[in-house]
Amino acid sequence: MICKFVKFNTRAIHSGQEADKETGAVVPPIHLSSTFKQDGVGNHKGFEYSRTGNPTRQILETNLASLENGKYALAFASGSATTTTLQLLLKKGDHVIVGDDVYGGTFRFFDKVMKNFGVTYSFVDTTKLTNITNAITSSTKMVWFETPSNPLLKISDIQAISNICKSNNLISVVDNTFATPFLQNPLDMGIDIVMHSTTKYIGGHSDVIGGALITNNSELYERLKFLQNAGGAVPSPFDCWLVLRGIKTLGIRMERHSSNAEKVMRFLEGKIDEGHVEELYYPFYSPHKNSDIAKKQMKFGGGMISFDIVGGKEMANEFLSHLKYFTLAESLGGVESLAEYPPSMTHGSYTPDERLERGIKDGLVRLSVGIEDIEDLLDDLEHAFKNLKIDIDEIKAVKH
Ligand code: P1T
Repeated sequence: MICKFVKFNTRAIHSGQEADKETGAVVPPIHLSSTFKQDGVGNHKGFEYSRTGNPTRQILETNLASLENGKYALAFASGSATTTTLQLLLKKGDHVIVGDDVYGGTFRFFDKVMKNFGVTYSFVDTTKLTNITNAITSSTKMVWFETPSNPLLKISDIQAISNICKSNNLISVVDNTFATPFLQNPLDMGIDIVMHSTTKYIGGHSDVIGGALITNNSELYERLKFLQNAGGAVPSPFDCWLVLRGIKTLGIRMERHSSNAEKVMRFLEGKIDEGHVEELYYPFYSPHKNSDIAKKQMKFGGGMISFDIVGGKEMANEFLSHLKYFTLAESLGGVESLAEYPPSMTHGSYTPDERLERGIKDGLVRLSVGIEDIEDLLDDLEHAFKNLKIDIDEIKAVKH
């Protein structure tokens, strides 16, 4: 076990990953076996059946726990499978407070599935603490939020929300997918459970779907480990290996994603002055709400940036069609830059009214800034703005 005082990149490369004892292989093998021989009933080497536990998954779980400064981690078949398993902690009649800006699939699962089982949800803007305290009822069991959030990069104060949860005996969950453990460690701020879609930055190469949760709480861990086995949404050994392979470069990738995104932020700020962009959403952008808190709890601003293009849906779709290196696709966090249209893609499960209530406007574009050379990315964006056929002056004239 590598201690938490060893630095991040060293832990990313070494935690859980000693050379194979039998062969000396520096990269741990992929254990594909679904079952394990017992030398007499119950007499085994720590593994019985791969849904319950698998050596390759165990290496990944040890590694993830170490990166989040946690004692325990569990890996899942997707970020959404992690979400599902966490909701199995609840029972009929329980109430959950959820950030109003979360991945559309998370909202869909709470709103369209869990509600049928008698769990109720209040979606509140967690950037304002009184919204949370006002929403607490005698049935509230859990507070769940993303920071930075998807797609508006809203920043919530992790330490303050963790304090509220502790004094009200609520389970606190942070979806740390956008920040990654390199930029922010919610467990260090007292959060009970951190969850990730490892499909994103942790995997880092857009070639695997996975999820994880990390906790310091042994009781929660035991319950969640039981649910992981009982529910069965576990990742394949090969997928665990792919995630582990991606993790080794997580730190250097996040530095580069962040520095590229900061340059894209400056570029888009210029587009506000030119009249092409209405609003810019980036954790370290000073006019962004709670950017001071972002700078306090995050190492860098991360690779995600969203903006409202002037001209709404039509302009957003035209802009996206002109991009070359920013590929129009759902997902984020891979080495390659992606662009998407949240209103009908990642957040299409909200009704138009639900979207507008949450501040997701018709001109919203979300970028996952990759680690390509920044000059090429900025050229790509500039080219897309220059080629817009819809005349911005005409739009302004219509508005007036
Ligand atoms: O796709 P999956 O691995 O199941 O992860 C779900 C999930 C959970 N949490 C956050 C913050 C996410 O962004 C996601 C998935 N998001 C996308 C696919 C997306 O493009 O935003």
